[in-house]
Amino acid sequence: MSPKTLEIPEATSRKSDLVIVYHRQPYEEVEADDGTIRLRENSSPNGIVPTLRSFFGEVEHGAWIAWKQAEDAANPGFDRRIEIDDDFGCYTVSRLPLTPEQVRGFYHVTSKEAFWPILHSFRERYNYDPVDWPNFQEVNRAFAEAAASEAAEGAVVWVHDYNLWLVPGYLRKLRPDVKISFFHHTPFPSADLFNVLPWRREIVESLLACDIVGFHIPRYASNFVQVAHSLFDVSRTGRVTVDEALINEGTALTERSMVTGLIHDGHEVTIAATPVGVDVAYIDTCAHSIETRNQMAAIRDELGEAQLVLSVGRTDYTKGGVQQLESYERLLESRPDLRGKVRLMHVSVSANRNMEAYAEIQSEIEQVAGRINGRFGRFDWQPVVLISRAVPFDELIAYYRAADVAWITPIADGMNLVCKEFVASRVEGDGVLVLSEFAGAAVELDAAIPTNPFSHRNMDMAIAQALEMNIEERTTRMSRLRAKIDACDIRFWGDAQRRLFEGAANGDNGTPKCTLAHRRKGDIGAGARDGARPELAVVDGR
Ligand code: GDG
Repeated sequence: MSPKTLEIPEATSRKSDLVIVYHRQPYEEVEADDGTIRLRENSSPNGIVPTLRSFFGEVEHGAWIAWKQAEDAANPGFDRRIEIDDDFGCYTVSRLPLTPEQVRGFYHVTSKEAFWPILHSFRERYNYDPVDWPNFQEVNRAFAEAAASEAAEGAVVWVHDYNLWLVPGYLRKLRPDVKISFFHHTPFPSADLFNVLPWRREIVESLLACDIVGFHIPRYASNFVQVAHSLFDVSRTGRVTVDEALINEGTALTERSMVTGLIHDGHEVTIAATPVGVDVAYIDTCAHSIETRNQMAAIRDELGEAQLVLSVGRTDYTKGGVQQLESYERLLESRPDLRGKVRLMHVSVSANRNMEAYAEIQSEIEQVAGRINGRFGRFDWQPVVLISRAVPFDELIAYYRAADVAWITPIADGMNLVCKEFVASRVEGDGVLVLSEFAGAAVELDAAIPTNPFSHRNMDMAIAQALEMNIEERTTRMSRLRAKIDACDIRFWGDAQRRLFEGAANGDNGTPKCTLAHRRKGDIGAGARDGARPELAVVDGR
């Protein structure tokens, strides 16, 4: 797709009915040959950003608040507000100029070194010392001020993720009239862990200023309720039985009931659990394309008789890459018959190369992969193919289609979209998914082989079981998985959010009815997305 280029209008002073607050801008910026900066669609069309933008199709005018690095925040050298009119809708993008020190303090230190380990239950990695709390407050306040100035009377302001935890509290004081919804993309831990954070009361008080606090699954919502109860005098307004679509009997993250509302200081907050899905229609179109089929055929040709095990994720200690490679090493050690008959493609893409914790994991992954290849490899067979750069999405779909097994084994993961993308790509209905019990998706995907990354024996048995599964069981399981992800795709999630915004959920909002009977395709948050990818393009004057 070659992006078309449009004139960029002056940013309007029009107020917005929907304001999305997300730390990243909704597109990529590239420098053209003539030195101008052009905005273009994210080269990776997957992920949540296109879905969020699609909501702008449902309002007259929207706004998106993000940060953009500037050496001098007072004279950033770019337009603070720009106007976009694309296939999704009309919206202002408000870019907060943050200095490199502010970005480091707010994002790389406070969010990634202090919050991220606690959210994912890695207490030993939690680093309190370098946190500059006033910097975190200042950046969050700036996001809140920007949102306050874009929002129309009674607008919905939708804030995303833990690095913006303080935004609702500041915003509520500035704009008591707006409806504030906050969505967590990560897990939310129990009070024992969360309360390790010394800023816990300030964070939770801010979240209690929202109208809606959303999570992927009931367990995280319940943990939040427990944390709020431990820190404040809150009362609970409702409890529902979790829909069976979110119950995977006996697995680690399954929860049978959840509280759906809290009252704090006379203000009522709706608590919701709505698992994010993937764009099944889009993946289906990609998976059926001639290019994908050709790529898949070439991959299978290259593999010969060997089975392909595929693992995809960001390079992050939460994703369990090292533990997975060690399990593979044990498999090849204990099962000489598998040598030469299986290949692991381990895609581990680094998003934060300049952070020590991620550089360490990358280097450990490289060491274990190198050791496995050194110990077991032959001239005609390399047991592990390690890929550390991003694979283009259409190519990724070809690998999803070509693989025999997807091996997704995070130690902790809010949802995990990779496993859902794999299932959506399996248009022929074959293939095995091995999925960690500690990914939020595990409560939905009960036809996957569950695995426990804290147990060597369990990890080793699960991958062996997947490699040996007969065609009948594979197709039965895959058909159940596909029904699930199709019924609860990204449009379903969009619909659930919209119903929450409209306050129409009336008590059953905590448990989305993820069943085929409730499927309502195409009528929700889909904006311009029906099958085709919209083209964006705008030129930033500088
Ligand atoms: C956070 C939460 C939650 C990966 N490698 C390549 C590539 N990817 C894409 C995948 C997928 C996305 O990145 C990863 O999504 P995940 O959900 O697995 O994980 P996080 O990035 O950690 O996301 C997570 C999510 O938010 C949504 O709420 O599920 O738990 O941690 O879409 O396809 N894409 C391309 N090449 C790659 O090599 N093109």
